[in-house]
Amino acid sequence: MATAPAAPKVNHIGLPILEYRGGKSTLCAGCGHNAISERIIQAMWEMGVEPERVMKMSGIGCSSKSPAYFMTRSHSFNSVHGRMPSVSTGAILANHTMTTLGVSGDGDTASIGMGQFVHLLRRNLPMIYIIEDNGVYGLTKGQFSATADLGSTLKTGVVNDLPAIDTCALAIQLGATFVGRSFSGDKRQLLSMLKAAIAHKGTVMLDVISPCVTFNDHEGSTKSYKFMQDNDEPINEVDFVASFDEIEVDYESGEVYEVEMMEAHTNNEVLTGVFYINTQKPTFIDLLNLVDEPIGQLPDSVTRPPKSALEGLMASLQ
Ligand SMILES: Cc1ncc(C[n+]2csc(CCOP(=O)(O)OP(=O)(O)O)c2C)c(N)n1
Ligand code: SF4
Ligand SMILES: [Mg+2]
Repeated sequence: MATAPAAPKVNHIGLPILEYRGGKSTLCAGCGHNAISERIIQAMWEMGVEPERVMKMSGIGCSSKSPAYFMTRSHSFNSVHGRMPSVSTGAILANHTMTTLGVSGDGDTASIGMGQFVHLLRRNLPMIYIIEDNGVYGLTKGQFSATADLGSTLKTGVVNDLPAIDTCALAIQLGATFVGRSFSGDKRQLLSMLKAAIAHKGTVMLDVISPCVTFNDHEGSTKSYKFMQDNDEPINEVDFVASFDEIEVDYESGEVYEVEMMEAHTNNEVLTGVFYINTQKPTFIDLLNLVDEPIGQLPDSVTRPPKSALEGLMASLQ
């Protein structure tokens, strides 16, 4: 007698991981961005986030295309280049009860999008902002981005003579409340950081080094797989235990050591891990004292004052 196929494993809201997958990736095979999408799928599934309660936001770039490759059941908005922060701000104000996940690139964030990015950080808007950082503009054929390290080279041998912008240092200085750096090739660290990010209330800024195999994976690049394998210095063992999970870890809790970010930079080390967490700072939603119900779902009878109220106001101004 034939046995029935085993039922797929489900998460605590009863969904198999298949329900968190997206379309087939059109990115290059081996692109770090694909590995990040896989970890996002895993983290959202393990955390039992309802796909329909997620807003996926992005700008323009290979990285910004990647929300199409995970969580098809979620809401999605692919904005203009560098404009994801303002579109996200509007969407979150309309419905702050959703989980918001922004995926950007180093070009999308640290060049054209810088003006918007810094204001997102200082508002502590409740969202996860991931920079898939490959040091180049992958989609437009590999020009240096503003996160490319001083002295690193393009495939053609051109040397970068400008210092890099450190998006993590910037995020801490400007007020993001969960800041970290990871590597697309470090599955365990990235998964733990993403799960912790999903649970955080406030702006999470994760800079994830994500090698571009087509334009920036050569000798002389500081964002290549080889460079990261040789120079990645995890500063803490990151793990995240959701409230509904049994606690089971294979290392001592609270393992942390102090590091000088600038010193690591001069030593050519790439520090990864969680750099900063603040769970006390009010979010932008708290500051605005928004009503609990999503503004975008309030009826006109609540959001539009009656004609008599306007007439009363006009009369008071006469
Ligand atoms: C207003 C505007 N300017 C320039 C471009 C061209 N452009 C498209 S993607 C991109 C950079 C993408 O780099 P990044 O954000 O690092 O993403 P990656 O492709 O490396 O993942 C640029 C300059 C554009 N699409 N729109
Ligand atoms: S060009 Fe680079 S960033 Fe774009 S998909 Fe290919 S490997 Fe990824
Ligand atoms: Mg890039």
